[in-house]
Amino acid sequence: MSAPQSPAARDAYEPLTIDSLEIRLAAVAALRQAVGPSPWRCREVGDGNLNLVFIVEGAAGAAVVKQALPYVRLVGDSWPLSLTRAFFEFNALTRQARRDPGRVPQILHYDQDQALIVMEYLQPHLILRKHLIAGVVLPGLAKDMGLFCARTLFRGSDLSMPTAEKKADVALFAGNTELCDITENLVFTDPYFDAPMNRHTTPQLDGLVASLRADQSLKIEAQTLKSQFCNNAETMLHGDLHTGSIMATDSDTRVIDPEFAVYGPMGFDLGMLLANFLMAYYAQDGHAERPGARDAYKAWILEVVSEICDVFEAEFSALWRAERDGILYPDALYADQGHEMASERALRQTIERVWRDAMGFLGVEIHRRILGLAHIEEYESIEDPDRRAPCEARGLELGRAAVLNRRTLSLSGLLALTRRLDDVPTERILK
Ligand code: SR1
Ligand code: MG
Repeated sequence: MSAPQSPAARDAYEPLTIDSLEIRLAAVAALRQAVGPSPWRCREVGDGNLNLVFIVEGAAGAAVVKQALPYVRLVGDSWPLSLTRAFFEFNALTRQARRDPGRVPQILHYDQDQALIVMEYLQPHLILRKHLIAGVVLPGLAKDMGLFCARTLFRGSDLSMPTAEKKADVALFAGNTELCDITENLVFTDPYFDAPMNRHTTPQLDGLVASLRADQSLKIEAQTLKSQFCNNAETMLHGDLHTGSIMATDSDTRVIDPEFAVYGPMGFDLGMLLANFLMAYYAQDGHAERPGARDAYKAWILEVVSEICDVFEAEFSALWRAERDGILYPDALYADQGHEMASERALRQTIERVWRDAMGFLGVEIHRRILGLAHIEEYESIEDPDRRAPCEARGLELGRAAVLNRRTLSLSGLLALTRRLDDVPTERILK
């Protein structure tokens, strides 16, 4: 099964504007109920790479209308992109809502032909990137994200799902080919050669970029990871779990934008998420009001990384013991034989393998955000390139070490390495 997009549906599609939205969506009962009667106020607030995002406000409240564009917004109409990504986002959101209730925005309405989703307006939530740039501590963030990763990754896998449902779902999301193609190229290949849409902070990073692209072991490992991503349909991934895909307040965390969803290796979401926190860590020196002003905040970011991993492991283990009803590691082989210890050993091995994969995905995610097409605001908002480049260089070296040493790198090793690279003098890191 693939995402339906008939020629007739393609003809019916038309992008919304702030002027046409009210007339075109006035008949959508769920939207009227959320926002109230006319008049509505509409703003277009999309700052992502792909879609239109409107906030619609009225007397009764507000809602978000997200609509796919038939091209990559970041690049323009020279890069056409299928509208079916709204279908995959809708399907991913419904599954995530079941697997980790309350962690994704509520869907109010979905229109396949118009490739649009009307959803809950999250307020006073802000995109996590903005909080990380401003230096805001969010007490519940790590726990929420550790639980989200454990629950969605476990419950979307053969550890939990009935085999027919899992296989049908793998087939469904396999249709998300264009967004997979973006990930396959932008994350795993383009950073490692002089691809046409790449950019990096130049000339400051030129030497380091040349050394990464000359690193043949790194290129082999990056393609090994790409093969993992393409061939291991282990669980339903969010597929783009960075700090722009999280909205947070100091007491609530929501995960948005799963349009890159596909079945892939568990370590992918976890690695991408941790990578983005570690880049935010290195970016702090570029945002510090004076030297050292962000040191306590940097320590908090590393605590977040550590707590996400601890919560992930604890929740994944709890689900393994209580909800392992899928086809893998059945009780018939373990508890029913009095072999509980073997099941615990299998759990340890599974978590260790997920961690090793995550370290590799962490490394390539860092590289692509500094060398590729799609950069991150945490770094990009450091305007002075002489200040930004050392922050990026530390990320690049951490990424290289994570990819190359992923089979042996522990969590404490990762955190120690992150701090060690932070202490390397600027002139040496920019060699
Ligand atoms: C062409 S799309 C570039 C990036 O934006 C999305 O958020 C994904 O991260 C994708 O790789
Ligand atoms: Mg997105």
